[in-house]
Amino acid sequence: MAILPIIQYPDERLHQVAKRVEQITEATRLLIRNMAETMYSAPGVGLAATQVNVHQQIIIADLSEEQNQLLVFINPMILSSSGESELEEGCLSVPGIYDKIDRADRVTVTALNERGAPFTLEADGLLAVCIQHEMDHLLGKVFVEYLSQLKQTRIKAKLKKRRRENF
Ligand code: K1U
Ligand code: ZN
Repeated sequence: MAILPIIQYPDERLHQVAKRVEQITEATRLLIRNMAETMYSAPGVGLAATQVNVHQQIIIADLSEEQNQLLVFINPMILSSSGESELEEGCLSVPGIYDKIDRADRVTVTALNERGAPFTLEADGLLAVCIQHEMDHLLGKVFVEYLSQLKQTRIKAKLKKRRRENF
């Protein structure tokens, strides 16, 4: 397995729209294993293929303490959503930046698992927010883009300064 490099905001590749996965192969399963290792080592609770520069509709999530309840969603679609949530979000592509985002509190999502079997999941709370956050990545949207222009400008400046100081 391998830890994959995570694209850092504001890289343009984060704005690429992911394509549907037409065939789930061994290469797809290897990518998913590598995405999981990358997410666990970060550590994070979710990851979209977009963030590792693979523009296919694949997301993963694991909210368990023990990192042993991996959820894999291939070609995910939200069938319904309800309620309101305003949870603080973070993103492995925007390290050290956290902010509250308005989202649905409950979603019903349908997808394929890594063996190609369709399933439907009802999620609420942090898992529902995480699924919406990861599905946004597949559409080329990063959570900070929900914030005001002023906040986005400040975040870009902060990240630029931090990168200048680290290199
Ligand atoms: O970069 C990502 O898309 C992953 C992101 C998922 C997420 C977290 C919170 C709300 C919405 C989406 C993260 O995992 S950020 C890191 C994080 O939240 C975390 C890290 C370690 C333990 C617990 C949480
Ligand atoms: Zn993210």
